[in-house]
Amino acid sequence: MSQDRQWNVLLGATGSVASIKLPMIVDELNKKPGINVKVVPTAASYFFFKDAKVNATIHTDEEEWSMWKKKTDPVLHIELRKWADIMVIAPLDANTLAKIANGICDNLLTSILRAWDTNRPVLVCPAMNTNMWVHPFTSKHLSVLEDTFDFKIVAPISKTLACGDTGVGAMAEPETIAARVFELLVEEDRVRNEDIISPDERELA
Ligand code: PCO
Repeated sequence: MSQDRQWNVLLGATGSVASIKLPMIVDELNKKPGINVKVVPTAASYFFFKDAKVNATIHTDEEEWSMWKKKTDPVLHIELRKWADIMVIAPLDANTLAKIANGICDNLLTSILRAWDTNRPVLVCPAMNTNMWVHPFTSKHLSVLEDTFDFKIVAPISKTLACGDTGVGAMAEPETIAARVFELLVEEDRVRNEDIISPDERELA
């Protein structure tokens, strides 16, 4: 792998209280070589970290509207979709999970995903109350993402949640998420290089 290899990571975040950890996920990603991060929070997610220092550019729904004045202007969800090598949604709450499993696109984040190049990887990191996690809708929606779109999932972990309940539903740790993102990007490059090298060349390599 070239030392100069750069990857663009679009980090979406949705309205789980685990959004308080968004700045830490950005910092963990920034520690990896060659990773550039942009953040796309939903309005509900941004509420949880709007006063925190985030070491990445943040793109909000408002910007999607304010940057568009006339027909030939760039459209933010399309520009970001072109920019990204991978989309990561951490945390993914029950609401956005249900929306994306059904193709709904009513904000910047879900519009990017609806316009997604399905050859590029998507990693989702669910976070929600345990009762929501074990609800049948969750596995139904996650299997749509996994089986139909080959999205990768970092499963939630068990700990004391924001409401005081203890159980599965907490977002995986920022280090775990960043490690999985890096692993997926490297793996993606390996598979693409295999596609480029012909079987004859591969025998010689
Ligand atoms: C609501 N939802 C949650 C979200 C998942 N929780 C977590 C962790 C945090 C503390 O480490 C809140 C980040 O517990 O990811 O709690 C429950 S009622």
